[in-house]
Amino acid sequence: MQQLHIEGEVQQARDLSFVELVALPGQVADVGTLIPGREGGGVRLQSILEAVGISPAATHSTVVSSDGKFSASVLLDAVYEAVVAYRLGSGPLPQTKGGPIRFFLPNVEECAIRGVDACANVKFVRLTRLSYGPGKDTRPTSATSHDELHTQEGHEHSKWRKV
Ligand SMILES: Nc1nc2c(c(=O)[nH]1)N[C@H]1C(S)=C(S)[C@@H](COP(=O)(O)O)O[C@H]1N2
Ligand SMILES: [Mo]
Repeated sequence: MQQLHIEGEVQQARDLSFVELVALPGQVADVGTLIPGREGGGVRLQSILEAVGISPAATHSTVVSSDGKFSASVLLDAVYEAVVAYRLGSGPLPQTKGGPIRFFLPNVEECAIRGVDACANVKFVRLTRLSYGPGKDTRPTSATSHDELHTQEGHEHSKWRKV
């Protein structure tokens, strides 16, 4: 089963299994209470980071998808409120919902260029890497590439923010 790998500027890199995620403090029984319209249960990223110990040098969190093709890197300060969704009922979060592991940032901006936006809600997550300075970020940087990404995914998505 997919594990969540945490590495980089942490005291100790770790792989967290479903069972280990369940055992952490900071559980969110229903992510819909924080992020309207979303389903599943999860755990606060902050609990995960506390479990591995953040090194003082860390400034950014980079979340990378299982296929390595999609990643978003945002300021650590901005992701403390993030939720890592990993379950639906008593089972894993299905792939159709971005599972088995997916990120959610509460109160995000519409899709825009970098920053804390809906595009940073990485699906099919493999790992989180803490770093000093920004890490790799593959989020689209134009309305056109954003449209292309969502066409590949096979579903429409929210408007690109008018800037
Ligand atoms: N692994 C992965 N995560 C991803 C993406 C992607 O292409 N691959 N697209 C991102 C973008 S641009 C958006 S807007 C949101 C869309 O999430 P949704 O499909 O749940 O609405 O997922 C983000 N997470
Ligand atoms: Mo997006």
